[in-house]
Amino acid sequence: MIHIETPSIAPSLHPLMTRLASTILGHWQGLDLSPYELPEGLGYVEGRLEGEKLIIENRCYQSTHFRKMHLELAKVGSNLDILHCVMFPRPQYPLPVFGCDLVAGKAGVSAAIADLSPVSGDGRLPNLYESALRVLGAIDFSEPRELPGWGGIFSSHCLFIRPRSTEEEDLFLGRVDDFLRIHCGCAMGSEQLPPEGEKVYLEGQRNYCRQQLQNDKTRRVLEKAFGTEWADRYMTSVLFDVSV
Ligand code: 18B
Repeated sequence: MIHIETPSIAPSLHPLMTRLASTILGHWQGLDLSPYELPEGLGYVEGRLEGEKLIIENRCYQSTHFRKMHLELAKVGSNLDILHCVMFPRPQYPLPVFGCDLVAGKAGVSAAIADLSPVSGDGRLPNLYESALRVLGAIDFSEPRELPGWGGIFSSHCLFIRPRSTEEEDLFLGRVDDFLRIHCGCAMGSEQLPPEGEKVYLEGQRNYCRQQLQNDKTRRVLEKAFGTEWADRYMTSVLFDVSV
């Protein structure tokens, strides 16, 4: 059994990120993990962004049901903290993609995003997920944010907010915890698809990655610190790697 080590930069991030990282890794610790090797030299990276040091620390695993489970923590000087997480299922299983992004600046968390995104071709989540999510009910956050044009990949359960208080941070964290509990539970009971089905889910993951690669806000941060070529390689090989 693999014991996941707490990322070393976790304690220095915004408290919501420290807690969210611990929640995510706690759920992963309950799965049958094996290591997932990231491309050479990309596990821990240091660069410079506008004179500030940029540190990226990655944790990456696979399991029976997940092709790649990736948690990334990044810190740009004392200005910008980022938590990025994606769980890509193996396309043999009819499972959605869990994704989460948290961005915090000096003024606090500006963006908190989490979703279980369908990659089933018809835009629908499996019935088991729908019924479990329906029970949770909607949460009224005071500052919902509008998804960008490429955001059509997200489900109707997607959270995209700016939390305005520690109560709202707790609600967000609680809901991500719910998503992960549902996701890991449903995944463990999931049965393999026949080959035609697998093709559909693989294409769904390709589409998910193609859309995420259009996020210019992510690209800009990486380009400024590491240059255009490096940013492109990182985005297509580490963050969203189902080649298009
Ligand atoms: N992302 N995010 O992961 N992104 O990776 N992120 C931002 O307050 C990084 C994912 C998503 O409004 C912002 O506006 C960097 C996943 C959406 O146009 C910054 C990395 C999801 C938006 C970054 C990173 C996801 C967004 C602007 C690599 C969802 C809003 C913050 C470590 C599952 C886009 C702000 C928009 C925003 C940066 C979503 C700075 C560098 C998995 C929808």
